[in-house]
Amino acid sequence: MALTNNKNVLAWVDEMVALTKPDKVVWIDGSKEQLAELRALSISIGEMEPLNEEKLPGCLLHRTAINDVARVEGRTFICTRKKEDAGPTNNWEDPEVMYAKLRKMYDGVMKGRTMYVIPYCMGPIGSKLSKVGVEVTDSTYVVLNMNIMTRMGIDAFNQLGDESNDFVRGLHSKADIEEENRYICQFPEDNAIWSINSGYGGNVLLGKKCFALRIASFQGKNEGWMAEHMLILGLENPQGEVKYVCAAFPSACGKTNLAMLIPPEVYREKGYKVWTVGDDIAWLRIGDDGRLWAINPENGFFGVAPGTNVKSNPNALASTQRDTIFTNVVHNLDDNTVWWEGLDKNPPKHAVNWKGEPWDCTDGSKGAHPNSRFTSPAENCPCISPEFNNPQGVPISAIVFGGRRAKTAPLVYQSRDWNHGVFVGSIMASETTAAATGAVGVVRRDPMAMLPFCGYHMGDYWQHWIDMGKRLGDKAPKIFNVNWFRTDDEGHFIWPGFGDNMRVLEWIVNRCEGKADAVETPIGFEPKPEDINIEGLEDITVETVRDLLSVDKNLWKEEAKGIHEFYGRFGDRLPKELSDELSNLESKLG
Ligand code: OXD
Ligand code: MN
Repeated sequence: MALTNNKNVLAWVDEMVALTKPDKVVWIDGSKEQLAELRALSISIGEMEPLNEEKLPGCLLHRTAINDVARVEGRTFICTRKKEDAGPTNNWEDPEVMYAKLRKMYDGVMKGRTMYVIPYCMGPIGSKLSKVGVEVTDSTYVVLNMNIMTRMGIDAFNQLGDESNDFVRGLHSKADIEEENRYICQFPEDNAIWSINSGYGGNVLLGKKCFALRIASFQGKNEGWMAEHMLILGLENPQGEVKYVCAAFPSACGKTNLAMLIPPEVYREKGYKVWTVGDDIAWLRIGDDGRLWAINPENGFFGVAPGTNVKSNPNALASTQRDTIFTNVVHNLDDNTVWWEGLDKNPPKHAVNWKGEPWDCTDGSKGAHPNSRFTSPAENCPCISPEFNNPQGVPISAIVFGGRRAKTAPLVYQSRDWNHGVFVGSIMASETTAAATGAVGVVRRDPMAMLPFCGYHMGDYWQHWIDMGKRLGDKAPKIFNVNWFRTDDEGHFIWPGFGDNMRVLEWIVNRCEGKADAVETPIGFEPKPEDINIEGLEDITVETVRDLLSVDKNLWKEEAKGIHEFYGRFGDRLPKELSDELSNLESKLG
């Protein structure tokens, strides 16, 4: 039975039913009873395996098809009426052409299957910053994951109301999981997402990357807010004051670890603490007080399992100990639990790998897929912020960008002002492989970590950042850049990273409060080496910090050339403010 009187929703669901022709339609209300039935069904059809109820209560294991283990950027499209509106960093197709092509593929695709209609809310229920989506899907894996990642069920329809047409329409079908017919299509001008032939997280949990970043970034530009690929954390000082920071990093830079950071002992003893508001996505709006406020639109974590362990991220690991869905990890048959590379040094002897094959841990093959995942409720996280469900969100003091650079970027620097900060975000980059010799790897530019997620022209996106800065004026958060990955001449990381990144966060927050000094360099403001607290660190001296902060003008001159080349792709949609920042950098480098 339909769970809403909203005619826009009803008409759209009717249209999707007529297209895909399911045998049955089930509206997801989010009740415990319905979820229990769906779990049982998902287990009975072999989509999920139940795990050890004592050791991992409420947890399930899922394996995707072998050809379907990650997001597929090459098959992800932004379908805007005008090609130039998608910009040079997105795949584009004309919406009419794409709809026509996909309609053929969706026609009758759910015959013999059930369609689940999932209402969900991105952001806290009752928040003005939240937005509603409806996803129809033929996958119980999707329903059970959406239940963790979003506020799913009847509350979402209540949030939408009976009249509103402001909901994102998501159509998903596993179809036959054919790689060559896999499409992840965003239609930002129609508030629509069509995904077919995949059963993997990022391609099918449409509330996440497809809505909360690609569609939402486009909405944000039109409605005057921002959807960003950023963690949100709160840093509490011994006086109990909490300052909030957003941070964007390309993948493989330790974003989830930073979001759930545990401060070093010397800080913990004094009473410092880090609270997690979000680990992946931030929606940012200007509040009535003129400051920038953030919510995490998600309700759970879709984290990478390999490498997660009691040392690297005890909070993430703790989050996975109940009501979690594991995808493509090792199944330990001895006690019906899970394992992945980097969990501990005791791989199970009697086990099944991510492909579902018997796995011998001594044969050198990986048991878990490198992109295997856990889907865990945020409320499981021991350091989840008390503000996590606050409909107002949290006020942001600092925005941090980062990347993986062996030599160029210093440990930390602050932009001179907002526009310079937008420049710093726009030139974000990571080196693909940090060669053991310390040689500089191949630079991949990933502006604001949004390269695969910006739902419109990247030049217009930068302009939107600049416009937001004008509106924020002197209430704008301060913008910083960090690099935890500088290496010595042998290619070893110099900075210890992990919990010790707190030492850098402290300087950042102190700068926002006007409590720390800085020195000016050609690329921005840097700490005085003695202002980074190294108390309790064994191998780091003030001299090491001085080295970590050094700015090599020749490397930056090379960098400026790379930026010119990159900026060239954006033609006349590159904001003049950014080309001016580049000229300014070049003149400061001499
Ligand atoms: C993610 C990603 O899965 O950014 O969060 O790829
Ligand atoms: Mn991400």
